[in-house]
Formats: sequence, C-alpha cells, structure tokens
Amino acid sequence: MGPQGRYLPWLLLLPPVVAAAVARPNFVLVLADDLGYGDLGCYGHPSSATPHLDRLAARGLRFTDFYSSAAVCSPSRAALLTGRLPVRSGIYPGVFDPGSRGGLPLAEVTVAEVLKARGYATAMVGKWHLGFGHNGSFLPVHQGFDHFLGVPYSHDQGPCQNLTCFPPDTKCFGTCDQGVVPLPLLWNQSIVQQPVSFPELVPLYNKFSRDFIADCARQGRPFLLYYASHHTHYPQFASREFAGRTRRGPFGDALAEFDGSVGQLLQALQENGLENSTLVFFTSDNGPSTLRMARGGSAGHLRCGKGTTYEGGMREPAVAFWPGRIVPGVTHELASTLDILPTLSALAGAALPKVALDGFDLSPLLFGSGKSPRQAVFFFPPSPDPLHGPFAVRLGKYKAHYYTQGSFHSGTTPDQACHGLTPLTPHLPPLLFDLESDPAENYDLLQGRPGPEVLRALRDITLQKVLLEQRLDFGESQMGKGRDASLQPCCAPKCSPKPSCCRCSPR
Ligand code: CSN
Ligand code: MG
Repeated sequence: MGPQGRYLPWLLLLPPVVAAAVARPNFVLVLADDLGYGDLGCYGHPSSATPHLDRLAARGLRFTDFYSSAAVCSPSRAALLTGRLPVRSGIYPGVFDPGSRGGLPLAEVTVAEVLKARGYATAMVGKWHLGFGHNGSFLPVHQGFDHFLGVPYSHDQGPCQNLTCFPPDTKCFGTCDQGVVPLPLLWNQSIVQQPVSFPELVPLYNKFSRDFIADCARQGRPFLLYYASHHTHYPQFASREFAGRTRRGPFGDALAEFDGSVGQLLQALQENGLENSTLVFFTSDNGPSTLRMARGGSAGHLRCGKGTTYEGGMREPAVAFWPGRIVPGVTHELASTLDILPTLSALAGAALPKVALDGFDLSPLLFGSGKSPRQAVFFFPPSPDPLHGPFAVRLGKYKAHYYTQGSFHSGTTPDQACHGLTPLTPHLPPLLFDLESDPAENYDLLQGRPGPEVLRALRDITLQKVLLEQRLDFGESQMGKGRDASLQPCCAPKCSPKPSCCRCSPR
C-alpha cells in the first residue's frame, strides 16, 4: 500500500467538506515577466487584449496590494520559489548571466521540493533565471522539478538581431545581448534548439503544459505546474495566432499570447475535470521596463517601475483562482510572492522547510476571514547590502522610504526620481506615504506638521525595519562568484568559433 493508501480509511470517516480540504489540490503557478501593475484590462488598461486573465480575475480573487520580493528577475524568482527574501539565498546584486558561475544554491528548498516530498508531480515551463552552472547543475531538475522545458535566463541575453520575433518575418526589435551564445531551449538538461525559434516557443510550452496536466489527471496524481512566461519582457515576440492582432502593438501581441496560454491552461484543467481541485495563481516578477517606452509595460498610476523600490517596481497584478473554494472578489489585503510556498505547503499538508522563512500561509485570506496574516512588506533594491538594509518598508497603509534610487530600467518616465542617473539618496527621517490615499507616493506625510497617528506609524514602521534587520542574514553573493564564458550553454560543445557556433536545429 502506498503512502496515500494508508490515509484513505481516515478520509472516508471525515465529513465531505473536511475531506475536500484534506485532499492534495493541484497548483498552477503562472508568472509573467516585467508585466506592470497597469498592463491588464482588469487593472484598467484601455487597449490590452487579456480576456482570459480578465475572466480569471472576475471569477477569482484579485489583489490590489500584492508584491513581488525584488524589482528585478532573478531575486524575485528566488523568493517566489523559496519563500525567503532573496538576500538570504545570496541572489544579489542584479541578475544571472548566461555564464554566471553561481545559481540558486541547491541547499535552498523550493516549493517544488516541498510538494514533491508530498507525492506531487512537478513541472516547470519557461524562464528559469536562477543559474545554469557547470553542465546545467543549477537547472530546475536539480531544484525539485521532475520536468523542465524552457530557457535558463532572459530571452534578451543572447543575440537577437537576425531572429524573427513575429511571423511571417518581422525581426526582433534591437540587437539584445552580443558576445554570448545564441539563446538555448532546454528540455530537462538537454539543449534541444539553439537559438530558440520565438514564433514556435509558446505553442511548444502550451502543448508541454497540457500534456503534463493530462498525464497527471490520468494517473490521479496531484501536481505543481510552474508556468514562467517570457512575456512581456523585451524583445516582444508572438506566434502567428497573435502577431499583429492587438491594438497595443508588439507589446499587446506578446501580452495576448501570454493571455492565450492562460486560456489554454484553464481549458486543460476543465477538460480533465480538475478545475475544482486546482488553485491557479497568477502574478508578475517585477514592474515594467519603462526604459523600453511602448515596448515596456505600464505601472498604471504607480510611481516608477522595474529596478526601483517605488510601488511601480514591486506592486504586481495578482489573482488567486479556485472555483468553489475561493469566493470571487477584490482584496486590498497585503500579500507577497514570499507567501506562495507557505500557502501551497499548508494546502498540500506538506512540512515546511526547517529554515528561516519570510512568508505566511494566506489560507485565512483565501478561504476564511478575508484577512491577511501579513502585516509588513520589505523592499530591497537590486544591489542590497547589510549596511543599508531594506530601502523601504510598508506596514498597513503606510510606506516609509529610508533610501531611494533610480534605475535604468525605469528610464523615460517624466518623473526624474525613477531614472538611472538618480543616485542613492538617504532619507532621514524617511519619506512616509499613505498608500491608501496616495498610491502614487507623491505626498510625504512628514512634510509640514504630522499628527500623532502619523508619528505612531513612523515609530511602528521603523521598528519593523529594525526587527527584520536583526533576523536577516545575507547569504554569500551568487553574482559575486563572477562569470566564466566556458559555462555558457552550447549545443555543440566542441565547435568553433564560440560563442556564435553554438547553433543546432531541433532533433
Ligand atoms: S530581468 O531583465 O531578467 O527580467 O530582470 O533581461 O538587470 O542587468 C535585467 N539586468 C537583462 C533583465 C539584464 C535582463 C538585466
Ligand atoms: Mg523580469
């Protein structure tokens, strides 16, 4: 008798509602790349075509105050998968490169590993960006994912000037990164295509995901599917079905292709009878790359974007969808990507990793009182250090900025504070904003004569910062390990001259 069998008689004795809560639900975790707070129809964008995401939001719980845990990709993804602030796992400064020596340390426990230990089947599709290492030693298959189809880093981290981004033959906009290997597509640890064919990529991802869902349904096995889209990161691309089909140009087409994938995932769940036993959670890794103008995204009414600790850098669209379990609506409660691992662990009845965690089980918010267990959110810059600590802290409706800094990713906005040339600026006392009345962070409450409530908020929020700093250890910097060009993934390891000779067609 398997481990499930032993518990079956107990389940039959429980009333049906409790039994349903005990059974292990499936999880589909959908992550967009550089998608801003204001980019979806359901968050107010006037010309985006996102019918599937809008329907997900209408039938699920839509968050207005959901945060990622970093303003750039690699640390944000590390936090999502580990439930730990990225400085703990050493994912700083910046993001991983094709030849990075470091990666998410294998000793870190990911949500995939937690669920795998509870008998879940696990798969990841799309953008990893947590290291490649020696012969792929940092890839998802070493972090709890049974299956992986995707790209080990950002899709602009390889030359793209001669590649087709939109069929029939619109080339990618710009040149992307030069002097590195063409972008590889990996299946588990094998390179199956180099460079990636952008117009064919998402249809492959969707088929892989549908097959995985159907296989798990057939086996009656609970699963985790982590669908990490490349959309809407620069350079935008899309398959034939979406090329030139929206009113929002290349960005809109890429976003529509992402939205179409969400539709396919939901359809697969429905066709396999899994809609009522699956939690679908959608969010984005960080704010929009406004540097790219119309080819970046929109933070809506929020200040700045990617790379900054202003709201636009880290507040994200987010939806939790589980028909029959999660009551449709909108919540203004605080929540974070850090809460995903504790929440999924609790729902699966899995044991939490015995390490310092920074997340909370959101079950009360999703299924109960509607209140979030999370009180505070911490905002670290892309280059954090123990001396400065978090640049900003949110407690309830108040947010204090102890340091601010612009980012090149947030260029071209009219607000100078966002730009890359705006240096690190300490604020003593901090800038203090009421995000309920002033979500755009325009009016510092400590200017003028603050009343007792504001002074109390200042004291409470500063205490949160000090308490976090006391229990926060910075892990060894993985980016600090540097790069080695010979580590870049190459499908023809003996070819010459590198890196450009690393080219292979699908087998
Ligand atoms: S990110 O975007 O990976 O989505 O954060 O594609 O910060 O130097 C960020 N960076 C390439 C990128 C470089 C990216 C950087
Ligand atoms: Mg990103």
